[in-house]
Amino acid sequence: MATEQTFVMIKPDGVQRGLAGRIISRLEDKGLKLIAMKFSKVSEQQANDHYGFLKEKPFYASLITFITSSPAVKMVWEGENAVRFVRNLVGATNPMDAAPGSIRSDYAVTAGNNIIHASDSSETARQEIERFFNKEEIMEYSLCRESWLGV
Ligand code: DAT
Ligand code: MG
Repeated sequence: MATEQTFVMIKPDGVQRGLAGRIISRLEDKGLKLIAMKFSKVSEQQANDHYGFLKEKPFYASLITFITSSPAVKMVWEGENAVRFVRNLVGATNPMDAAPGSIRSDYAVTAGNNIIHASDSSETARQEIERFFNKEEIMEYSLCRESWLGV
C-alpha cells in the first residue's frame, strides 16, 4: 500500500445540481482524508491545461465552455492507494458504462456532464494538484480515525 494524494473536482454540473455535499460524504465515508479544498471557477488557462490532451476531439470546445461556466469544488484527498480508490468510486467516463453504485452511475447520464473529475494516476495527480493549488493550501494534520482504518 502507498499513501497517495489525488485531485478531485466536483464539476459545475455537480454543484448546480446540489450534489457537492453527497459526493464529499462518499469520499469521507471511504476513509479518505481531505487535505485541500477551494470553490472557484476554472479559468480558461486552467481548462486548456487540464484538458489539452483532448484538443482534437469534437467535444473539446463544449468541454472548455462547460468546465469554465460556473464554480467548481476543487479538492485534494489523501489515503492509501487514493488514486485508484477514488477512480473506482467515481466510475467510468461514460455514466452508461460506470459500475452500479459509483458516483457517475448514480447521478450522471452523459459523458459531457459527468459531475466529477478525479486524477487517473499519481503522476497526473501531482500535475493537477500543482495546477489548482499553492503549496501552502495543502494541509498537514492528523485525523483521529486514521488508526482505525487498518492501513
Ligand atoms: P475521465 O474524466 O473519466 O478521466 P477523460 O480524461 O478521458 O475521462 O476525459 C475528460 C473529460 O472529457 C470527461 O470527464 C468528459 C469529457 N469527455 C470525454 N469523452 C467524452 C465524450 N465522448 N463526449 C463528451 N465528453 C467527453
Ligand atoms: Mg481523465
